[in-house]
Amino acid sequence: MKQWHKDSIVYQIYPKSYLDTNGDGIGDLRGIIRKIPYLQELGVNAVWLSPCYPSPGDDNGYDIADYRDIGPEYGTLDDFKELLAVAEEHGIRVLMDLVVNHTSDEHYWFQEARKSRDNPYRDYYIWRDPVDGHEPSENKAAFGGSIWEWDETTGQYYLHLFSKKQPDLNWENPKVRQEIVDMINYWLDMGVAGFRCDVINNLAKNEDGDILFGDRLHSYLHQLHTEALGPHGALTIGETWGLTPTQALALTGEERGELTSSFQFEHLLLGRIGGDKWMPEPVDRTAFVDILAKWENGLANDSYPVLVMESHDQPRALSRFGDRDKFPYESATMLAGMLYGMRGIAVIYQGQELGLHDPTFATLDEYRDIETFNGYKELKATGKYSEEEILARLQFGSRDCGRTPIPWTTGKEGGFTSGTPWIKTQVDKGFTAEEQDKDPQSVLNFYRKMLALRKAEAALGDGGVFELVMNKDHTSVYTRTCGDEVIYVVSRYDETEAAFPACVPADAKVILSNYEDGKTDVLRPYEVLWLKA
Ligand code: TEU
Ligand code: CA
Repeated sequence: MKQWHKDSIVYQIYPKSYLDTNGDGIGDLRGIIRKIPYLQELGVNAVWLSPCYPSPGDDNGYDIADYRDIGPEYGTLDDFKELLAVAEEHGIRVLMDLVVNHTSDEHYWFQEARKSRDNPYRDYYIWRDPVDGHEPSENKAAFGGSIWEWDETTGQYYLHLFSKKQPDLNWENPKVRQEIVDMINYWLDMGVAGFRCDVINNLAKNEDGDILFGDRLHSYLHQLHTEALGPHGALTIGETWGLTPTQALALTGEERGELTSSFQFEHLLLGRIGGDKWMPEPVDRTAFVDILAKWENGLANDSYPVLVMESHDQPRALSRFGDRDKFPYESATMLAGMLYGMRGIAVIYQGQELGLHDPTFATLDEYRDIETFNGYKELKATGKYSEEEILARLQFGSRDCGRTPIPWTTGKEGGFTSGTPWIKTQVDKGFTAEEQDKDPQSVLNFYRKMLALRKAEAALGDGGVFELVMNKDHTSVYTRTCGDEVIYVVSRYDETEAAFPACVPADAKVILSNYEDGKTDVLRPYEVLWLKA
């Protein structure tokens, strides 16, 4: 892995909700260009753009109709090339979203494939005959219904793990693999620095549409690495739900020649009964820290963890894992200081640096997300929940909680648009970039200090060995050691005070704290400190 990969602090942008500069209510590339100086001041050195390719928007851009262009609602390829240039001037690399498990059904390839069984593009996708007059298997799609959609014209089913407008590509087909290799090279030759790789461990399937984590997946990824990613030294961050550390190593170990890193999301399943996003339960805060430590240790030598707590698929961390009502600033900064003191590639989702909480959705029609609408249908179909209870569960788990526009100012629509936003904006006092920029005790300024230290301190770089020292009764301490430098990260993941942990040397110097007066003899509610011994 290249050094710049390891030093990356990646800021995820959901372009549709970042900044609209032409009044159509949709964020655009020119809006991102305008915010590059803000990102440089925050201290990030890479951005990951969620898809801004041409798309019908069935899954808000994760249904791509043309892999080699920019969607007109976001701007033009020239705008994108200007974004690359401006970002580079500010020391920021640009990663794109590689969504190659599936395309949109409006992609030229699928439009051709569905014309006839002998069309040259037919085997770009996965088609099956009915079995006893039914779908070939019982598997369910992520956004509802079967993974098999009937195509009347050709009398076969096609596979889609997500929506029926997102047909899965057939990675068995060498022509598909070559198309994707060529597309990756097209973007990397343009100056893109790498990719976040959407559901990248889904590429290989069996006859029933079950996802296979095995030799075929590894060979597909090895081909992408050998023929495109490796020669460009591209950074790849795989989106890989449900992996163990051992499986993650099999994808990202230095010697594998596949991906350079991959997300682990295990801690993001906490607070959900059986991981079901519509079924809340209290968050096991001890487990939260233990899981993060497990992955730090699991990838300690041969690979590199990815540190994440929010994305466009998640509600806001403050609402899920923090104390939004009583200690919003303290708990948002404690979660940040606890996570980003660890070893790995730091990924920050837009708005996380402002300590945003979930927006309030009063009615179903305020939502936009296909997964949420499907959740409504599934909860309703159980017959177990009132309308009010269903809306409360959507409010808890909807991906739209992380997709509302960034509140830049206290003005109309939070300064996001001069028009009508595509989804509601939520602007709460104290939760805008404008107010926080000037407030030394804001979440934004905590992130700025934290990221500057993360870059400055050798013990917080890839040479800094991680060790969990204690994690008991909601107080945790871990160290990062590099040579004779030791940094202690002390976190109080609770609304009550506790004794200051004795394992921290009395003469250790506070280099970061979310309380103004630094170290005292007790740990205060949601206090986080970085101390250098
Ligand atoms: O997400 C993969 C995925 O499975 C998510 O839907 C996740 O399981 C769920 O949102 C967790 O609550 C990727 C993209 O990040 C997501 O936005 C897309 O909808 C999906 O793939 C299909 O491309
Ligand atoms: Ca716009």
